[in-house]
Amino acid sequence: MSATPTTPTPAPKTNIIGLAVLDYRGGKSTLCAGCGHNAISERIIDACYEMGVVPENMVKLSGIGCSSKSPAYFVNRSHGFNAVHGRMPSIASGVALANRRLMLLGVSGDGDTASIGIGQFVHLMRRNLPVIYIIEDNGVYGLTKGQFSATADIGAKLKTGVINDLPPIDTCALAIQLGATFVARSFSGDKKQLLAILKAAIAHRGTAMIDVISACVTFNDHEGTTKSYKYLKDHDEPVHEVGFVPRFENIDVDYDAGTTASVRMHDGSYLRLRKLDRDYDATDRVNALKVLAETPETETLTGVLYINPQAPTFMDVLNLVDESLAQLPEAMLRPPRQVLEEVMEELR
Ligand SMILES: Cc1ncc(C[n+]2csc(CCOP(=O)(O)OP(=O)(O)O)c2C)c(N)n1
Ligand code: SF4
Ligand SMILES: [Mg+2]
Repeated sequence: MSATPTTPTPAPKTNIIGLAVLDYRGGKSTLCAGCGHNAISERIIDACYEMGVVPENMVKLSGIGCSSKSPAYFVNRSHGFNAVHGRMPSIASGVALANRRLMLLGVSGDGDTASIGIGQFVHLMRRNLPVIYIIEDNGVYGLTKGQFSATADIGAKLKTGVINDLPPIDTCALAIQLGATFVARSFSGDKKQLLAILKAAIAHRGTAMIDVISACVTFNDHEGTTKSYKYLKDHDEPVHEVGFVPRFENIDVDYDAGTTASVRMHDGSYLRLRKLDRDYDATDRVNALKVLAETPETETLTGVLYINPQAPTFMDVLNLVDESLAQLPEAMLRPPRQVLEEVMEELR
């Protein structure tokens, strides 16, 4: 009897380092079905896969909140640290300084960043530490049942009918003003734009701050809120279409005169911005602040708002050695006894 021929299962598609997209998955999400944070985790998986990120070289950092739980739902094979509420920037700074070879990706919430964590956030933004800092911004404290956060728009309404009387903190304007070198805003439901921005953030050398408007379907997705899925779909105003060409792909950019601007990243890749109805230059810091300030409250401006790929990082400023501190032998980390004695002598 002859054996029935079987069709061989096709090998999974792999990326530049030979990994399949499955290698970038995380645990099963315990967030509410339809939560915008889940869509962001999906885009992080796609971006890490497409950019050939080595999972074991990546560190996921977060604070506390539904958003801060999401690192458990992507790239299982990487390192992770779930910090105290609003204190992720301190941990990120320690990790980056101890081992500069690691790629840091932080996920925070609008409460974690703009309410309890604002003090840590502002200092992170002024240091240009190499970290991707994502705010999953739903305008509420989702985990503690939907109180307003500091990014809730004035006049926004809770399910209970409570109206927000306080003006919001614009985390993008704040980050630009403080010196962050890559600042973008996107929407969890805009797959194409968010993926392109995340890929450019991975290529960026320095702090990449991305505020992603993400609807909380349980506590902030009704009439009267400005962060619902429907509201964002109707009021999303892209400053430009964002594309990203990694350095390992052929640079084949469509240069329609006057419509496309390409920003060369430090690693040779290109961030491609196709201008829509605004003549927007993402490298002009003052203009970025002006455009944000002039945007009507009814619109949410999305895209890469500001980028400076040339600025020195925190490591450059500190003149840190190329090797990671965590791997240096003790003899190289401690000043010799004689140097210590000289210092003591000076202090006598
Ligand atoms: C020091 C401290 N204060 C307060 C809390 C309670 N708490 C937990 S999560 C949270 C807010 C989370 O909101 P956000 O960062 O916007 O995340 P979301 O759940 O909306 O994704 C608060 C106030 C806490 N865990 N620790
Ligand atoms: S409560 Fe809101 S933020 Fe938290 S998981 Fe549910 S939908 Fe997401
Ligand atoms: Mg929130």
